[in-house]
Amino acid sequence: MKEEMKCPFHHGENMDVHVGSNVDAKDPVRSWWPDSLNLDVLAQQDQKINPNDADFNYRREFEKIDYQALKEDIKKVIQTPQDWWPADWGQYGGLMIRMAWHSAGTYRIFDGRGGAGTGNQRFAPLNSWPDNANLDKARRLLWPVKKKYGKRISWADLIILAGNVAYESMGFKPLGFGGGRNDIWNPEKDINWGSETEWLAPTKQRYDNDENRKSLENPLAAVQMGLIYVNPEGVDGIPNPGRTAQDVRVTFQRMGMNDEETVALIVGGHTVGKTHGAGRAENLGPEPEANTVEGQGLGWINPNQKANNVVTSGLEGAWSSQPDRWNHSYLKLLFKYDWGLVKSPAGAFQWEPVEIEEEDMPVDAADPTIKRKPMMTDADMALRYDAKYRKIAKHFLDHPKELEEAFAKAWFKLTHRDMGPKSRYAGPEVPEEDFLWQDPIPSGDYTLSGEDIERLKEKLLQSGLSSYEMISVAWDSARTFRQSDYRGGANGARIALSPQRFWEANEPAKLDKVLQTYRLIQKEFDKKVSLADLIVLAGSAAIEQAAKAGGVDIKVPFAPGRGDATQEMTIERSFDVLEPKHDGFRNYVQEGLTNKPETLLVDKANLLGLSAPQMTVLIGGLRVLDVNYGQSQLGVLTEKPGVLSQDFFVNLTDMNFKWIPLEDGTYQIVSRENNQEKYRASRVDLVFGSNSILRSYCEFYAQDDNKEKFVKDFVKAWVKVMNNDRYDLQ
Ligand code: HEB
Repeated sequence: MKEEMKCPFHHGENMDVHVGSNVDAKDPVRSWWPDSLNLDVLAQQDQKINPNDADFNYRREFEKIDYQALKEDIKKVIQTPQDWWPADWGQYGGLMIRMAWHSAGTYRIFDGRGGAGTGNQRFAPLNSWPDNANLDKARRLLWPVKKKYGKRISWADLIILAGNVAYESMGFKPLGFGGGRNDIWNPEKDINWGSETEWLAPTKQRYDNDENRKSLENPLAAVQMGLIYVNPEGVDGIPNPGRTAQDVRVTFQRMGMNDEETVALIVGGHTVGKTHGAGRAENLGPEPEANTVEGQGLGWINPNQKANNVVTSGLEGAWSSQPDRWNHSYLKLLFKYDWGLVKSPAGAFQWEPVEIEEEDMPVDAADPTIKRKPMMTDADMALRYDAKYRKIAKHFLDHPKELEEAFAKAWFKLTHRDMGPKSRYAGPEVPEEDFLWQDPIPSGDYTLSGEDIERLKEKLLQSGLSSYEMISVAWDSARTFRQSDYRGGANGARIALSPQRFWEANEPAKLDKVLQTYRLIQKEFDKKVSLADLIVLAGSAAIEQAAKAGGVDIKVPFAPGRGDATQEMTIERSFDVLEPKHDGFRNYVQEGLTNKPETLLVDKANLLGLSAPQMTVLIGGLRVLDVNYGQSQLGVLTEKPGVLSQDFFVNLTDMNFKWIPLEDGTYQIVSRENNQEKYRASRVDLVFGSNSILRSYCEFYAQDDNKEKFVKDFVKAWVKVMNNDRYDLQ
């Protein structure tokens, strides 16, 4: 061959070419500097990853759906066996209920994260958790329905509704259904599922002291990585119903459930369906996220798939005598027989009646001519062994109607717990009844004219309260909001109720004084106005004044219409989890927290639904407004405290200063010229100059051409926080 005819890019015989790409690389920055502050949680669920148009409103779409037709279609799916996945007793009811329960059961009350609200079961890690085995099949069975109804039904809603329809198809009537769960399009980054790197790693890694099961690390609500709650075979796989009861109690409490609700849920759940462990677990293929491309997102493929060979949990059998319909035999069997420990065909520990009458035996899921022994998991046995559970379970055994009522309520709570107040529910099946766990707030059924608002602002500004008092109370009333489960926020004025009015972070003495003044203004005003509105309005009025003092005339948008909750509408203990143990926005950290305060700030900003620039502009503004906890001067980097200026950013980025750590964990900002102390600051303050990303935002807001932009953005972010819980405006 002539030289010039050769390919100039010849790389040898097999022509393997590697095209350089960073797509598969580990995070190119974090893998080098794992300790730098991670801001990723503030940039998740960006519009860029969402295929819907920016003005897409799921709730409005859902309200247009032909709801009855949708339910009929779901029912058809449940009752139509497919060749590619075995249907127990000719239907998929149990599978759908387990899918719904696992979607809701990840909720934990500590930080409000997890739960059914986002459709996150479609994504890793949840799609591949060992405990979620074969729920990929349940979602795939539903795909034709999702495809048909499209944007009018989210996956998140469909998953829960399928659980409800399954119960209906089996003869149990759930309490109702509230739609409105908006799908995410990427896995959440903000949910801490645990730090283990191994599935089902020993439980002790999650406990301070693993003998004390209450010492399970917060916010976690499952005992092992990859489980929704507890290990069905027993603590660390060792059967012992008494010990398992402790785990059931802790995990269900963290889901927001008391003992009665817990018993009702387990009984109602395991009345239908079965466990699957008839084959060998080690023959199963990899979980969905680890599977090959031809697996097409399905996992746990059984090479020898037959109706009687399904392996899911590895336990095998049904709990009740008629597992294909609602019935009352679960508790009957649990208490009627003696149960002995056995192993399933797949090798899992489970309990089986030592002797059983034929009439109590369920038929085989595939062959109605065969009768099978029922089974119990270690967690089911816990209902018999634990004294408190036993008492409740026995009562339900004797009062089946009460069980049905308790189960209907607990199932509704389980599946709606993370949706926030009832005003966020949509659709024709929303129950009339209000529940205290919804944190009800009476609607602010009144209006104020622009002129009324101006008159009120005058009164507030002339009330003798300082801007510190007005701004800090407004902020504190709103900062309890969490976008994880839509609890908290300024609406309802629960800051004036127990327990919030006693929280250390709320500076109770100051709070009392401020609220007294507002109540007086409220009484004297010639129109109706809620306390919740006054609290927010006072903060806005003080900010307008502070902006004006800095030379910027701006109106802080205000939307009246908040209502005031009463003490009777407030379950005090359930609000304990909303107590701010830290609030970087007011430079507040309670003693004894082991996380870095700047990490806690980012977590809080995430729960408030803020982006990194919004967090930055709020910190800069709040510092110069001089509204730290206890009016500490940390980070108040200005000569004119109380004036809304760019000074925080200007001084933090000014090379005329240097920063010196002090013994007490704070920092001194001194002039390089004469070593004179200029300011003091916290780690939270300094991270805005040290972290390269936050510094870029600091520089932006320090720029000479951004004086007004800073004020505008601050006001926008402030109003966002004040209105976070105004579902009536969205
Ligand atoms: Fe249940 C199933 C465990 C709770 C509902 N669970 C089941 C199983 C197991 C269990 C192991 C099996 C799976 C397979 O397939 O294999 N759970 C359990 C535990 C607990 C529970 C441990 C805790 C204690 N569940 C529950 C609840 C509910 C339920 C709460 C609801 C409400 N589950 C259920 C169902 C089922 C189950 C429905 C069936 C499924 C089918 O059928 O597929």
